[in-house]
Amino acid sequence: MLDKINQLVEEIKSLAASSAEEAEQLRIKYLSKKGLVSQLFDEFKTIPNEQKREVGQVLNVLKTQALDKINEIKEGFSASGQSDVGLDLTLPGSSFELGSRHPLSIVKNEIVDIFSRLGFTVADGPEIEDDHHVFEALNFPPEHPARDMQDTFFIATNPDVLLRTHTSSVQVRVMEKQKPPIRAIFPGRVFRNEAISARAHCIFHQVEGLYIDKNVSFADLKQTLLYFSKELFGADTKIRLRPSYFPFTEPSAEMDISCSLCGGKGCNVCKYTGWVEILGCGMVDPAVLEASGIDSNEYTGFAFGMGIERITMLKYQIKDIRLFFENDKRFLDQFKSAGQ
Ligand code: 2NL
Repeated sequence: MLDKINQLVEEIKSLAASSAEEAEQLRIKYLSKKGLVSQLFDEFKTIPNEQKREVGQVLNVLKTQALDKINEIKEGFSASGQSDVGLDLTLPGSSFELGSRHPLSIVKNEIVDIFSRLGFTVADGPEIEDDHHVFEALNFPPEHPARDMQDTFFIATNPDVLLRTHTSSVQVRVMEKQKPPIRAIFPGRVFRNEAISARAHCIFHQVEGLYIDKNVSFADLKQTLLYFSKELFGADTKIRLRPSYFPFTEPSAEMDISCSLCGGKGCNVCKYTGWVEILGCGMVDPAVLEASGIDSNEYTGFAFGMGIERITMLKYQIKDIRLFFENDKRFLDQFKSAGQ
């Protein structure tokens, strides 16, 4: 019996397994109820009493060694085995998706680029404004409808705090601080109390421009806007100016471009006229220059303003202004290759 035990002790020392399943097979072979070690314990009952002391000791050592060895093999699989599952260091890394610029930012940046090539700088100012910078300094008479609650967001407890309805308020701030020549554009978010529809939103974006110096004329305005239109919509683009009215310019005009979709032949975008309106403009009213401390006998200037949504909708044939504000990835993903 001692020989059998010693043989098993040697056998167990060199046990090994290549998987958790093989380790379990070893446990069954040696330690289960009918396993080799258990069989020796059964045999132990039959040996003469005088041998029991010696054999019993060796048999217990065998059992402990078998338990330790098989547990050690099993632990090896549960520790290293699990963390290795599915880990292949040769696989390529998981890439993350790059975002894209919002279409309004793409078009705004394009407009900024075009005017910077003509020497215009960019200025920014507050979205929460006061009556002076939004209306008073821009020659809006006290009873002008834009000053009504229906059209402008005022703070109920203080009507001198309001959300700017155009970025002209920034131009007023620049004119108040800076001596001419002034040549700058003013992109930004503006707010009007409009019912939201496919064509209108209470939040939208504008770029306004201002050029004040000695001897600035309507011809300068027209040539600047022609260059801008050709750069943004293509070299074949034509412009036309129609008389209009704004409180802050005199004379004032609306500018149309030849329809960029049908080239002026007539389609449903230009409503079969061949022309699409894209901005308003004019010579800065002398009263506006004076209100900001600029001598209107010495200086003249032109100004213009355009809605970025309107231009983006025209350029990319977007039919509903609300798409710009919903952040639907299916819409935004379509501008991935459109520009910076
Ligand atoms: C439009 C028309 C316009 C201006 C904005 C302006 C600003 C100053 C003085 C004079 Cl400080 N004019 N801005 C002038 C003409 C038209 O915007 O349709 N915008 C969306």
